[in-house]
Amino acid sequence: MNNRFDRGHALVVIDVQKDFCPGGALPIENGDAVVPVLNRWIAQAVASDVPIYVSRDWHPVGHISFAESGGAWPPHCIQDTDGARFHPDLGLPSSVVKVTKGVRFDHDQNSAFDETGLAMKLRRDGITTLWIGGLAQDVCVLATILDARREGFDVILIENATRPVTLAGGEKALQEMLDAGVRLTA
Ligand code: VGL
Ligand code: ZN
Repeated sequence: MNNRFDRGHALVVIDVQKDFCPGGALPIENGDAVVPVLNRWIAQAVASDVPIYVSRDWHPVGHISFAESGGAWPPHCIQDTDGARFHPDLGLPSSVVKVTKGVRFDHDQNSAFDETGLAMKLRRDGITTLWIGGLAQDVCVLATILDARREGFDVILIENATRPVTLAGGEKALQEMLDAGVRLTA
């Protein structure tokens, strides 16, 4: 599918943060490869007057998802640390809407829709269709996309703008997305 931004469309960028890129606390192989791809989509969105929503994983110290607290992950994206910053080369215009998640003490929020109010915000902004990329394909991108479909949004995954934690996880995630009615673009 070609890039056909239209009225009611939005670009959604998930968790492109330093800790998820090589050298970070929870590095995803070639995680930083999504940056130049997304920068082209961001530039197109700006040129087409398509709004951009950007999520960030933003954990308190000792978060429930960290191994030290019985969770699955090494500490990462701790609030106000360097690793929690967006990748420095990500070309975000000042007009982006930021969605902060992973802040809750009682559960992790892999999905950008999980108790963030994002679905309401998108509806208020007149959005029906989401073009989505970011990190990681088999964790937060997957959870966000499945919630987006449950919330009734049309979803297009930008395939070369995402990378998985594991290859097998990425393939499984892609199948789950397709089963949920997600469309794909290069
Ligand atoms: C993520 C693992 C832990 C993600 C967040 O953004 O995909 N993965 N926290
Ligand atoms: Zn996290």
